[in-house]
Amino acid sequence: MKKIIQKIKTAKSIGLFVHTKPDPDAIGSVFALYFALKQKNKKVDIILEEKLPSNLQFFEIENIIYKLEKTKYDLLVALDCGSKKLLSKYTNAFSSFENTVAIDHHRTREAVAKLEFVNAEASSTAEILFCLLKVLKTKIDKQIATCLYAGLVGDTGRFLHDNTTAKVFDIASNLLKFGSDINLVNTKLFRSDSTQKVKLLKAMLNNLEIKNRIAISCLSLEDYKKADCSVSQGYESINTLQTMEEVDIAIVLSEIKPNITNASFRSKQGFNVSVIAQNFGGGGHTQASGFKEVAGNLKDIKTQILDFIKKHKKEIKIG
Ligand SMILES: [Mn+2]
Repeated sequence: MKKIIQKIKTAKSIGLFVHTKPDPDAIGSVFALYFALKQKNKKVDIILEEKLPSNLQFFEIENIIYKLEKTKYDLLVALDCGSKKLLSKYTNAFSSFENTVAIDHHRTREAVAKLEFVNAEASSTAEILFCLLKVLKTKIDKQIATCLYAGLVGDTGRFLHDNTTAKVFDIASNLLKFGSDINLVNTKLFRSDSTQKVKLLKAMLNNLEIKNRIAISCLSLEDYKKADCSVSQGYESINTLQTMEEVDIAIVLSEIKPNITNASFRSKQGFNVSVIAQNFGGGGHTQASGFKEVAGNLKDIKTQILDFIKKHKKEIKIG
């Protein structure tokens, strides 16, 4: 941590990066660090791959740019980024820069920067930054508190996931004292769904079948067309399916082209759905996984998955 503090203190001009398709932790963290460095009168740019969706624009920020001019900076910092390739179009430029720092909490990761501060015990990058900003003697103002709070809420799933520690609540409590706008965070993150997404959820529930503690719903090209929704916009709706008491595993299949199917899996604690995804060439986490572009129509893939589950009950059920 000391070396990183020194790097940040001595740099005059800093470029900030996050992983591709950033989540609330990545954006909350990068915004918080941006405001903190501005306080120290540094020149700071946030360098993004593409424009942010409005639900992640917690505040108006002047210096968001979409290309990297290496000569502008003394230091480049990557936040919440567990692998080089997640820097997407900036991977090569970042890797070849001599003065780079990564701040991250991912458990499985590869080195991204020359100097790394990784704490896999931390719930979120926002949690690490809260401690770092204290050492930097940053004044945690309303904006910084709000951004860090968004990161905390995002990566703990509103304090539901098992990374929700006493420290998380302690930091959240502190952020509230510093004026975190929790209403803004809640509205942006949880009350900003598009009508399309809700329409797709309607189709998902219409097509839902529940059997043997498995909830499965198939979405056709027609369903997506009617909802005016893309697969990437709609996939989070699967979380709704595992809120039911009588469901251990939730599955959503999406027809993305005729006879080409994507799948998302979610499970309750004690069930490993990554085994299923891996069997079809996909992957992911124990409780959230998926696969993409497998040849076969919805009906065939559904049968194959249910057969696989039947035959591999022991591997899927943990303990
Ligand atoms: Mn994170």
